[in-house]
Amino acid sequence: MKRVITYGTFDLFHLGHLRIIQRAKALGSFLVVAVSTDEFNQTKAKKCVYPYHERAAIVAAIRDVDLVIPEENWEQKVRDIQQHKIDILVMGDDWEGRFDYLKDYCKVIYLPRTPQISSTIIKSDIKSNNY
Ligand code: C2G
Repeated sequence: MKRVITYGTFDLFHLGHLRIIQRAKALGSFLVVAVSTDEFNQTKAKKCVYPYHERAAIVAAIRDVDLVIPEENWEQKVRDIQQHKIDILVMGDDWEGRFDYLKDYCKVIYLPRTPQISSTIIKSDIKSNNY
């Protein structure tokens, strides 16, 4: 059966994160999730509420996730695909096209993002006391 990988920050874990993980796992039998480290997020100009080890622990606890690895840089994907014998890379379609260069190494599939949810929306809703 197929081995799948997906990458992300997964801060303030929400339904959009869960749905991409579930859909990625449905494409195979083994799912690797690479969680962005705090240092890598700085290069993505992403400020996280939860540090890497907490974000990784939450992802690792999800039934569909078989292995969590750190995502430390943009360049590691080819190595990850080879090292983990990956058949399919899955990302949300906000990344459409960005990983097509990996099509020489595995199938690359972009799935529709879950609408109306993101860590950014959660933060702004809390800030504006919508709760
Ligand atoms: N996602 C989604 N629907 C949402 C929000 C996120 O499907 N409403 C998907 C994103 O498309 C991505 C994954 O969930 O595939 C993780 O999203 P983020 O945690 O925002 O990850 P990002 O910062 O995009 O990091 O090398 C790739 C990067 O590490 C991706």
